[in-house]
Amino acid sequence: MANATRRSGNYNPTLWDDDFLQSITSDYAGKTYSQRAEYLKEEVKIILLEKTNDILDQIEIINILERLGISYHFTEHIDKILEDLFNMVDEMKFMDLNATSLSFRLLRQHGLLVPQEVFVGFMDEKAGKFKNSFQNDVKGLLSLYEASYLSMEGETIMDAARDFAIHNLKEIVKKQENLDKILASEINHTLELPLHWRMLRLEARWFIDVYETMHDMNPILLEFAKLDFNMVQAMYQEELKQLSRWYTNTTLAEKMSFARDRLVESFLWTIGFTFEPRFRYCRIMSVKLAILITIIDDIYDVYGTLDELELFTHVVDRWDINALKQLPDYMKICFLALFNSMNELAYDVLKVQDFNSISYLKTMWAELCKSYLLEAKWCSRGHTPSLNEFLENAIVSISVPLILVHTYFCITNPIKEKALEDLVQLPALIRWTSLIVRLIDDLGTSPDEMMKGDVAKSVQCYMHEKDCSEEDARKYVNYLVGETWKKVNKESLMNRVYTKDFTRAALNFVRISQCMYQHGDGHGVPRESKDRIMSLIMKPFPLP
Ligand code: 0FV
Ligand code: MN
Ligand code: MN
Ligand code: MN
Ligand code: MN
Repeated sequence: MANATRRSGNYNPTLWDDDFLQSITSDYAGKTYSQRAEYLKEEVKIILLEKTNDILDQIEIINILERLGISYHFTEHIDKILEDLFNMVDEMKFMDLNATSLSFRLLRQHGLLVPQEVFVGFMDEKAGKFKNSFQNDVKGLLSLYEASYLSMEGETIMDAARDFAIHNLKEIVKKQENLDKILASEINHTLELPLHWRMLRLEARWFIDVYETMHDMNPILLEFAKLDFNMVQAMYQEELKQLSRWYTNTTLAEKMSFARDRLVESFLWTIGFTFEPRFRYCRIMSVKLAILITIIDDIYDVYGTLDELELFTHVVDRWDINALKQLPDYMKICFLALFNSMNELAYDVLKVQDFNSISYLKTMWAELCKSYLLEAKWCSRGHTPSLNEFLENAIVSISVPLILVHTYFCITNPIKEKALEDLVQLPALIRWTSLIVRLIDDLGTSPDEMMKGDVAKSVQCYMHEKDCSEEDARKYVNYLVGETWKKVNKESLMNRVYTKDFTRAALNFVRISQCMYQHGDGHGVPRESKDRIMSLIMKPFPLP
């Protein structure tokens, strides 16, 4: 095949080579600090369970623990407290705006469906609006704002809550020159992106610094949060070293020099959707998956010829190692890497659970490649589909359905055939999370993609369909993101087919994509993610 027919992505090289990654060391690796950590953990438990009697004070502490990124140590206790609170939901209308809002958000975030009507008491019944007497209640407004992002479609009280909170918070920042500095930075931070949409680890990193400056800060909580963060970070570093050795060994980066070389950015994705230490296996396997997806996406988007892409799609669909010889060399190595990685996961699952996952993984890969191929065909014909036509395919080509089925195998024991049969059919939870990730990816990456001659994405399809400006199209896509979150919330509250871990991973996937594309293309453009990678993976909190 003549080189002239090929395009290149012209991607920037990685910022993180193997030599650098292998040289990272942390004082927090191993057991040096585990005794101190155990001691602090017990102290925190005492604060939560014994020193705090009032349930509303307990709720405040749970909120702090979650925001500091340490609540995962106390899940059982927290679930118990929230269930107690849920049983007294009728009393919520006697609480103040902050307590009601905070309780509402925490209950819903934990899968307990408290009704929006708990806010009726704060409204003028006739006008359907929140009472003006709350317009200067900064703490209440902040909590109400965060709570409003837990809403489901059709919940008009929650829509009114959000409008009211946003409007008044903006007024407060604008008007009050003597506004407390911490409060002002909290308001600006959350108006940019609400808590419910934020990547957990990065938010913890941010909040630990904020918490340290609060006048009622508890030093035990603070020390445990910093120490735990550092210890978890040291684990990440070990995982990254292991992955970098694997990656170097595959020679994929060398051989696929036309494609994005994004090991550490892929690792950032996986911290995003499964950050807890116990998900180590999932992180390792998902990084391998994300690297393969990134390279294969680049093959379809920029490098491969249409004939080669047809062939590759066919070979993946047949999952036939004997068909390897038909492929061009660069595709051989790619298919075999893919084949080996999926077999590795399938072997692990079979070993432990006596369950054969290959047919599911294969199906998801085949679907992904078919959706890539369709986009490549549209692109070569210069076809711009309607937004709906585009999205029906693009919720598959964003690769979230594949990644989530893969995640299911990595984190679920026992695997339930019924849940799995449901998952591969693109059920609502997956459909809506995929849609948001797609829309957000398009907002962040399509400016560059258009310059590289890629297929029209959501923004361009909408512009074409409605004959509107790019600005209007982006506004509409952002609106769709907000509306789709309501559907995701509903699924996470109502659907009991999946485990809590799985549902959480799906929501976290949306959160990490919102983080990745918040200021541009954090996956494709290395400098976009550099600071986040430094603060999450490389730099510990200084401790005395
Ligand atoms: C998307 O890239 C992206 F981030 C990829 C392929 C990496 C793995 C995917 C996830 C972890 C979501 P790009 O914007 O080029 O994807 P499209 O589909 O727009 O070509
Ligand atoms: Mn692409
Ligand atoms: Mn693509
Ligand atoms: Mn094109
Ligand atoms: Mn994209």
